Amino acid sequence: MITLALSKGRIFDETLPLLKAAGIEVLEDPDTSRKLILPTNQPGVRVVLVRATDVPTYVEYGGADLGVTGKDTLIEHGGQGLYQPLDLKIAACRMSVAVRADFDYASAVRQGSRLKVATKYTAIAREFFASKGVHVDLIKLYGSMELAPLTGLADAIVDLVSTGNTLKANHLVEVERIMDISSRLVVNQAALKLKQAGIRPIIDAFANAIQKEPSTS
Ligand code: PRT
Ligand code: MG
Repeated sequence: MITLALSKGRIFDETLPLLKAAGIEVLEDPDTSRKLILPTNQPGVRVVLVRATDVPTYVEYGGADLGVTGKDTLIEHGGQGLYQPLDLKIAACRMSVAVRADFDYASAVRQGSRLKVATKYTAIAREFFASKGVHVDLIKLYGSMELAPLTGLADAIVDLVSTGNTLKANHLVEVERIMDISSRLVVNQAALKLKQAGIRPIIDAFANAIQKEPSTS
């Protein structure tokens, strides 16, 4: 049996076409089913639904053989023990720094003030500000980061941005782009060896189905 870990929502939705290219169809809709283990049309392949942040952990310890996870989540997890063969180019967004529209970020950074930064992504934020030589106090949050600068909890947030609508709705502005983010295929290294025959064709089919970069030439 090959077990694929996915999270509900954009990762599940955007992985479906890749699975289809591998001849795999999930037989139940996670939005209506309460099941956490979903069968597929292939008797030897099943999907398990886990929290997005738990996908790397499931794959690391062999609770799943492979999974799809955002680069953000992968960096925060550390990626230890995971084979990462493919950037799937799905669930694309960016990791950015945002502040209240009336906060003078450039001056705060220039004057070497200690910046209070709220984020779910402490590893990425710590590394980013350290590389700029900016002193930060990191405040770990698990959601609704946008609220932190509005309530005085923090001067800035580090969060994912895709359309920018959430920032706009909360009167925040993006002041720096830290990195582009997309989702990766991660594979348990022992499973890759032991279940080669089942896993390789899935990796190859995904590789062929990945959206090709628009040509620049
Ligand atoms: O939502 P839940 O708490 O269950 O878990 P999660 O947020 O970890 O999972 P999910 O499904 O929301 O995100 C899974 C992965 O999708 C992330 O790890 C990213 O790699 C990727 N992704 C792509 C995004 C976004 N785009 C995105 N826009 N994840 C989150 N967002 C959020 C962002 O945090 C912000 O609150 O959407 C809001 C901004 O969106 P815009 O369009 O208003 O800019
Ligand atoms: Mg979310």
